[in-house]
Amino acid sequence: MNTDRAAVVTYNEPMVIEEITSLASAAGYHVQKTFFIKKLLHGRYGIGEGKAEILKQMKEDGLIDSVIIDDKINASENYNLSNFLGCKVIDREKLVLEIFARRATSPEAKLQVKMAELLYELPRARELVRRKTMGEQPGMFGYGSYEVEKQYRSIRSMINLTKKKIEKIRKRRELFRRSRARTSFPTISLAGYTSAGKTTLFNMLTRSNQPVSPSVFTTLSTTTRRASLDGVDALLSDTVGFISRLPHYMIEAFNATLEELSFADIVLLVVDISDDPERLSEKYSTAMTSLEELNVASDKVIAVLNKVDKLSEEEVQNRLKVLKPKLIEFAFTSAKTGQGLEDLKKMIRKKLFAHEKKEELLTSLPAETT
Ligand SMILES: Nc1nc2c(ncn2[C@@H]2O[C@H](COP(=O)(O)OP(=O)(O)O)[C@@H](O)[C@H]2O)c(=O)[nH]1
Ligand SMILES: [Mg+2]
Repeated sequence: MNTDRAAVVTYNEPMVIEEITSLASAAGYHVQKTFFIKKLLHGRYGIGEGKAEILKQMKEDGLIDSVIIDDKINASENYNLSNFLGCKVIDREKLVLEIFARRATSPEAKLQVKMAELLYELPRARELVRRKTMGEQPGMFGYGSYEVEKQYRSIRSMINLTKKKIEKIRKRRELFRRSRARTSFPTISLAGYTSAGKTTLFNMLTRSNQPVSPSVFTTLSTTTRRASLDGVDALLSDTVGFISRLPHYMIEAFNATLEELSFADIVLLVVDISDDPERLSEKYSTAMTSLEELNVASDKVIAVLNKVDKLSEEEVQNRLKVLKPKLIEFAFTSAKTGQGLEDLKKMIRKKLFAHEKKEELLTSLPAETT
């Protein structure tokens, strides 16, 4: 079934809307319409019956195939709404899991995503069992007691099995990491929060370059293309990026899908500079901390202050004042207009060259001094 045309139900705040729209498109959905709610209405559908009726009409008119709820709804609400509308309904966590699943290609990342999916399903299965044993009307959720029990137990045993597989694969990881470090091209990865402009920048920097054949670099876990940057050939990777409000049980999956950042020669931390200064500063710090946790040395990072086209010169300077104490190396860009991209390429080239020199120096040192 085609599920890519979606209606989104979210909160009426520009940053929130932009984020969920970017997340939805990262998962492959085309957002047809956005509805706003003030809060969830827990009970039958998680959203009001009026909204549910409108969505049902859209579905019947053939305008949408899926509904994305930008919050956490429970298993029975999800089931009821999906049943009422006659289409797929997913919440924000499920949407993020779908993005991870699309991006994870290394065996470990795939297992970690599988684990996160199971951990998402477990409490939901438990909830259905509880409702059944509380004697809710037969026919509700469409399953019998026996089936929900069985489903719950099967998720639990899958969790144990996946855990074992992950432990096994981890032991092989060191080996894998060493082989990755040997590619002949320098590698550059894009990091940053959802909707900062990573994919737009990726497309601008790799325009007219062919995708890298997956058979050549079988362990690549994200969209990677070759790019010529100021005369230097490099492999550029777009990544899932940072996602705000990530639930704890997804952290391992998130780290696994972003693991390649740790073997990149350069990480471009893309920042939406049009965020309000306070939020900007906070997001920047959180992003730098996350990079540190992913073993990315700060001297490999260039902060790409993107979307300058949205601000006046004065606004740019104000934001720079806020960020300056934390910035190591940075460039202003507009991935939309192309402004600043040539300077960014030059900066990347210089950094790659400096990086190379440092490596040479280290490997040429006499053994006793190291
Ligand atoms: N005005 C402006 N919009 C941008 C710029 N870069 C990206 N965008 C827009 O910001 C939104 C999110 O961009 P996207 O590349 O999907 O962000 P990602 O989630 O980081 O990959 C899209 O609507 C882009 O068109 C920019 O430099 N200027
Ligand atoms: Mg993107």
